[in-house]
Amino acid sequence: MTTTTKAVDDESAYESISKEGATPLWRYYGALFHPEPVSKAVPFVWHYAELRELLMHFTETLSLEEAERRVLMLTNPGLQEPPSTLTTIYAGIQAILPGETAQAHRHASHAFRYVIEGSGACTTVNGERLHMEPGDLLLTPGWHWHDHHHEFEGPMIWVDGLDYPLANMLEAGFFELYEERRQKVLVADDLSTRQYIHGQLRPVWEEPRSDSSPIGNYPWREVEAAFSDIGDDAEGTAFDGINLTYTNPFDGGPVLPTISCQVQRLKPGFRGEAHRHTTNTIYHVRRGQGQTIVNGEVLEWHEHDLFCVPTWCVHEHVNGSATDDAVLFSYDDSPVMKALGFYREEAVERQS
Ligand code: 1HN
Repeated sequence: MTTTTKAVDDESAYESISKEGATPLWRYYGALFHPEPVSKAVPFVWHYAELRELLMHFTETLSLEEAERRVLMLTNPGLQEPPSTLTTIYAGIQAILPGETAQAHRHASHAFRYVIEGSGACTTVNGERLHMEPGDLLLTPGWHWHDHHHEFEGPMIWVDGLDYPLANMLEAGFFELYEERRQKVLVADDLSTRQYIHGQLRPVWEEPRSDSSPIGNYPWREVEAAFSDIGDDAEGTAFDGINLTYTNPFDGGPVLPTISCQVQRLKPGFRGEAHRHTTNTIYHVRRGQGQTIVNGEVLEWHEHDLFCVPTWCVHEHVNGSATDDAVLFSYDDSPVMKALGFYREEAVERQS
């Protein structure tokens, strides 16, 4: 207690409260407790064709020695500084050329890569080289060493998904560079995928783990096979069509502690029901074109675009084609919301 003078009126009493390092709650109630969640982030679409051209420009002018990672961060207009895609999760697009190496490092943030185009690059994760093909989902769980290397032809481009906005908000961020540009290879290529991808047949010599999935790469061919086997014989959900979630083969849970990944097929002519949930979601259009209506705003998307739906926004998906499938890959922070008791969802009237 440093104040010696006694407050004589409200104004000086407020000043004294502030000097004492306190704040009167009655002046903040409305700011702290909203009737329902309101995100600083807004619904937004990032157009791949334009971004790809800009990224390609920097493949000519910026070396990976200079850049460390050649990435365009997808920045939400409501989250400019520091740049982020949504409040808890981030998306960027990264390009690497033949002969290049994105140097090995690790961070506390959980991350993944989702391959957009190209062939012949590898991401090495904790000593395991994982080959990358379009549509593949590669995991780099927190504190796993990872570097990217391209040995084939043409540019290789992928989506980086990370929870660094959340990790930084929690002030839980750690980062470390490996002592060499490329880490040592310790096991056979793609071993974790080959061991675990056949989910009903579990290798008994491996210790179960539940923090994150042991699978390094969820290959696109498995998704194709699943959609093909299901065919048109399932209704799917009214909101998301034939929606498949990527799981940890040990416990059926999300692939990362903070991020859940999905892939959904919207049949030709699909028009989804509207709903909302306390989940921040980023979508990548794997195939097709259509619209997602978010809080009344129409987001038009085409192949390889990315778009976001901030938490608690009403949204409904429409496949824009009567003859072709639309396929959306998406990821969200639902594991966090569920683990912390914040998860809610509700169906709402269609907006269109
Ligand atoms: C990161 O480590 C990578 O490893 C890509 O390729 C994007 C964005 C923010 C922070 C770390 C990578 C990233 C990142």
